[in-house]
Amino acid sequence: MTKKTIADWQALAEKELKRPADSLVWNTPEGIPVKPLYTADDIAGIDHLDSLPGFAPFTRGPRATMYAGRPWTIRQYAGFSTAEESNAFYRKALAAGQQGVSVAFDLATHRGYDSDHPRVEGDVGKAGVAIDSVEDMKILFDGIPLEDISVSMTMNGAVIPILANFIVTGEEQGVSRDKLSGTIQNDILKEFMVRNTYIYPPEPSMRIIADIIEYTAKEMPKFNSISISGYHMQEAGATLVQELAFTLADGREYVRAAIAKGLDVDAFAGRLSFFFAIGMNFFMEAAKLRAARLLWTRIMQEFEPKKASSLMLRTHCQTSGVSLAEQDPYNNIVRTAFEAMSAVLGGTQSLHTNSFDEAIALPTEFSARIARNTQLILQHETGVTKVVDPLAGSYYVESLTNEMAEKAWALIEEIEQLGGMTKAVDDGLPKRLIEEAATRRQAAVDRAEEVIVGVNKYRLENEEPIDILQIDNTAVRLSQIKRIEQTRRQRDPKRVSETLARLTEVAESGQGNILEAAVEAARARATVGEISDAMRSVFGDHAATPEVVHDIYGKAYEGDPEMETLSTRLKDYGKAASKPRILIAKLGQDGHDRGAKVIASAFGDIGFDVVAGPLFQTPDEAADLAVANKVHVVGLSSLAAGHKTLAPQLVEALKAKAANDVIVVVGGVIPRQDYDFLLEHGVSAVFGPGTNVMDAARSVLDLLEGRLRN
Ligand code: SCD
Repeated sequence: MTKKTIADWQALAEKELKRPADSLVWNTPEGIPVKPLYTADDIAGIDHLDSLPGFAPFTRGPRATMYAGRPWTIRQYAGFSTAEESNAFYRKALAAGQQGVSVAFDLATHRGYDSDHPRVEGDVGKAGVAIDSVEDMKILFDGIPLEDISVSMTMNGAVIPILANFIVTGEEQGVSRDKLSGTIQNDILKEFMVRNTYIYPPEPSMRIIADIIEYTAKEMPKFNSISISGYHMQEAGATLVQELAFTLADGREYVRAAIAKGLDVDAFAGRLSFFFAIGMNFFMEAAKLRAARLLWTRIMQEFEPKKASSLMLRTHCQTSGVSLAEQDPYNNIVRTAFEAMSAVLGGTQSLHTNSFDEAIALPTEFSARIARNTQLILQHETGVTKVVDPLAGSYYVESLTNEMAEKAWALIEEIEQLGGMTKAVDDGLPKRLIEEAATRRQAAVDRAEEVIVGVNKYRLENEEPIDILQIDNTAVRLSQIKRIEQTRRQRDPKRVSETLARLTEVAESGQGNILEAAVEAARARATVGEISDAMRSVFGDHAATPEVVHDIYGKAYEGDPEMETLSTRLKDYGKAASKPRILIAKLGQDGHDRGAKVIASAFGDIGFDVVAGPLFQTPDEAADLAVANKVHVVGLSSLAAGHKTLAPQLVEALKAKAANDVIVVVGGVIPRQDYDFLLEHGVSAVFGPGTNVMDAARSVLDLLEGRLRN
């Protein structure tokens, strides 16, 4: 047989297709042209191909034996309203095969407020567990041996009081801090970019991180000081190249901050860890993890460490929340299983698999079991653990690994040109690029160029609502307040004020370690809010100005008759009344603003006058802003389950300011079970997950036109 060439293949392919083979090239959002065929030519000259697992640059995995020696940790992220309920959940999950604990805190805790603070009325116990002091944390870990089980805590804003509480909880369980194992997220740069649970401005926030790295390096050798996270970037709409580049650039910045504090690189680098999202682009996600390890080694070599472990990227992964759909929700089980497999083929150290109802609410026991079992089945039934890095040598995956690395490196260099990540974040470049990518993607989904089964294609005619977990936010708040009051009664007030004063002094003087001072305050039973305020008094609060990208959504719909009809209707409305003006509002501590940003951007392009409200408003503040800007509509975007408390309060606040004619609509993660409640409480329309933005704009315009007629 004569050896066939690529030209032979192309001729045959075109005969089959009856069109050029190039027409099969898939241009991904990363700007990577994926070809229908890869061959040995595509991997010729790639450097990393002959590396071995366990050795730099670790492309094939950080451990020599990987899962053949020890499988990844099944670490499900969870937190349910109270410490008692969360504790019961962790214990059951551990008994059923989960291997590590991962705590989700409520948003009040994230932002350093105690449960009795008036600004957090709608947030306490929603989206995670409320922790106000060591007393709560002791309940959270009751019966969970902290010397054996590693604990991850997703905390960034209020990282100091939470880590201090954890250390004291260990102490009081009889486990000294040098024996505590686990991870604290402690990654503030991505909070400024996408997740928004920051408290203080960037500079003191970076000091806090350096202090934590210093403290853990000296006192807690088994504890990972940071989880440098790209996950939330992908959730906010970043492409995989952006996620990879910005995360590694963040990591480099943290290393610099720790070194600037006088630490030796080898004293802390081995305990830096990472966290990535794994979405539906199966091979590209696996390639991303391989490229991440390769590039991290390259970055760390600049700091000339002596230990091999200082060059090693270890990571947790979570399947993508944003890839899940509310419609036909059992499809999410399938999506999650593929994503989990991709994370494993990419060589993750630890994994969270989402529950199928996670697009709508916190998981139920039923959905959580399926999510956990997805990993147990992968570990025990599929054989994927038996061989290290089984994708190695694949023409496609190796070529993708190389291409991801090159593209991400170019972006990392761009960040360097700007003066590093803190500067770039300040300048707003990463945030803007991510928001542009998010808006572009929304347009692609709305136009069904990107297919989501059950959402924009193969949609069910009738959807049966599934059972979801409902949380009685008021009951949780009241029980938390009771415990705070009890803690305050039982503690020594003098010791509390002295330790808090010392903490403020350490924050102010720049001398001493902030975490060390906070541990003293936590021992004295100072609360999360008090410890946060002791630093707030020196550092102040960070406030971001909302900015909205333009001409991305509109461009995708250029010349589209649907868009033209809508624009004409808007113009006609403008002539009859005034140009429709909408305030996009975010209330409470819910910082998830991808939806709000995309809506603000798309509505602007469609022809609305858009006022983008700031984050963290109270209903009263949002109503004031609505009145001051003379808006016709307030669109409340809610992703953290506070809508049943906050939307009615917004309606009442508008009434109290004689703005009854302002239409209130609510969009975001709203379970169908809550629609009637909202409509009965003055909301005019509800737009749940998966809503097509053009449809939402049309409905808002219908409501406005209806008002005009009446
Ligand atoms: C591992 N080990 C091996 C081995 N593999 N030993 C021998 N042979 C092998 N093949 C050893 C390791 O060296 C280590 O010991 C121990 O086993 C544990 O392995 P590990 O790989 O370190 O795993 P783990 O302890 O699970 O740590 C994984 C990370 C850690 C390093 C990634 O940082 C982590 O657990 N991260 C989780 C973060 C998380 O859950 N975040 C949730 C975020 P030594 O330690 O002694 O070396 C959720 C979130 O933000 C959601 C969204 C939102 O809220 O907005």
